Amino acid sequence: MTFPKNFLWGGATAANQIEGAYDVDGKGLSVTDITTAGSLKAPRMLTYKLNGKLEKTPGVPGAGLPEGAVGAIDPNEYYPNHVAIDFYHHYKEDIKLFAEMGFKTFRLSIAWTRIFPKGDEDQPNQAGLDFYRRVFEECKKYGIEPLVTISHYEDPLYLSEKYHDWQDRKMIDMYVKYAKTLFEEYKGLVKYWLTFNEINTAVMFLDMFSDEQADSAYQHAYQKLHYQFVASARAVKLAHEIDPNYVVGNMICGIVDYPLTPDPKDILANRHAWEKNIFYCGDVQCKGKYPTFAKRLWQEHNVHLDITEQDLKDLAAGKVDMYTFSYYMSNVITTHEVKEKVGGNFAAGAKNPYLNYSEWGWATDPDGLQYYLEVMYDRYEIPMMVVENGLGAVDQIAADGKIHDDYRIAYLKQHVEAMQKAIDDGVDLIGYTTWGCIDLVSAGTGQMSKRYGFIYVDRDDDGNGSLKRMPKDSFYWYKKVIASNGDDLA
Ligand code: BGP
Repeated sequence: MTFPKNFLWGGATAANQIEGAYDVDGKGLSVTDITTAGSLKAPRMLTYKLNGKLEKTPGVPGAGLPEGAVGAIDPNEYYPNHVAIDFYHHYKEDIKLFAEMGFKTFRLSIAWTRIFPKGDEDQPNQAGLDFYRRVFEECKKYGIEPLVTISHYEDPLYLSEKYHDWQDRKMIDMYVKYAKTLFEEYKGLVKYWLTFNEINTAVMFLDMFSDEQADSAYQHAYQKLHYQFVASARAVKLAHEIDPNYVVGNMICGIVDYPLTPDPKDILANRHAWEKNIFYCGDVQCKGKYPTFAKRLWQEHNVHLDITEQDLKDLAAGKVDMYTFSYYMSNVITTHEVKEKVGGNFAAGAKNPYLNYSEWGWATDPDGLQYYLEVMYDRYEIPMMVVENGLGAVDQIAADGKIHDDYRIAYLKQHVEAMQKAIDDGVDLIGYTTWGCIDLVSAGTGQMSKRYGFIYVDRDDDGNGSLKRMPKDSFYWYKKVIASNGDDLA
């Protein structure tokens, strides 16, 4: 058998994309709570008050508000995350369905604002702690190991405003206090932790919006990353002190870049894209120090960082135990003019004539997954996990009342095969959690119609629907895959 005996098959979600209940049991507002719905064409907007007036600005996950703005909810806007799929009240039913598929693990995130509503409180919110305890206990009932992301695109709004989206080192203490609370509270219930979801998108997304960003945008992104690296490293060290059994991973948005042509300039540009987008964060978190090319990246944009001697010691002492990443698509890099540009998932580049693209413009590329696994394992030699992968597609309910999502099965099958090949190549792959194992709100567009799930949820882009759950064909397919430990992919 290719897949190791205790391979962690499962699915992945994020608090703000499933829970709903955005203002109950003492929860504070997070940045996602002031993010409206968007679509493939229209961006999601952040709503805020500036000089007493309600305004909005295009937002992306992880981005902050304009100077002087105070996040606010506009009663005339629709916020899909406020109800999402109401996992907060459906978690028992949902975990039961995951168990029916045979999940060994369930990746979920904790909403920081359920635990510390503003972020700077001394004492945590007991109702928030209790909720996740109930969720973890429910998982354990079925032998499902929780895989917990500490921060998944939802900083407390209060902290984000006060510290300008991680532009103050005080954020490190806030984060470490929050992480410590979780490590102490859930000792014995949780084993696997991830510090920051897709940490590298802070720099990666800059290129998506324009080829020429102001140097100040890079200054902001690299400084934010530095504080997050230190926060992550200090959390890793603490986790090990609190429970030596804890396994803590980083989490990278894994996009494979290819050069468009054999022009050496393209090859070099491609190499540099990997360094900036992928290796920069992975190296700091896995090797405990900045890579040599960091200086060049900073110089290119006149970036000057606040880095102390103690920070460097913290980074060295807080290397992660495993490398985890999301993988959806690849991207093409070139220094030449191209007619058609494509973009999705924080990357933009030339169109790849060898690949098919989803309705949202994401390239389906299972070979890229094998490539990524082999490159990264060779670089870090620590256990790896694919913690997001899947196809966002529109599902139709057929005449027989069912959803025949053979396109999703085909996508996942190819990616499971790619993992098999990487394992055969020697990669120590320990788990696979498909993204959005149950339909959820899209992070990028705020749509419900961009569905990833094995389980359909009756809710549309405008907030209509009964929230009723229904297994799709892929549900029964994945159940077979897990039962055969990846042998039966038919
Ligand atoms: C990743 C995020 C997830 C998730 C996924 C799919 O970038 O970690 O939160 O949403 O992408 O993206 P989207 O929801 O835009 O389809």
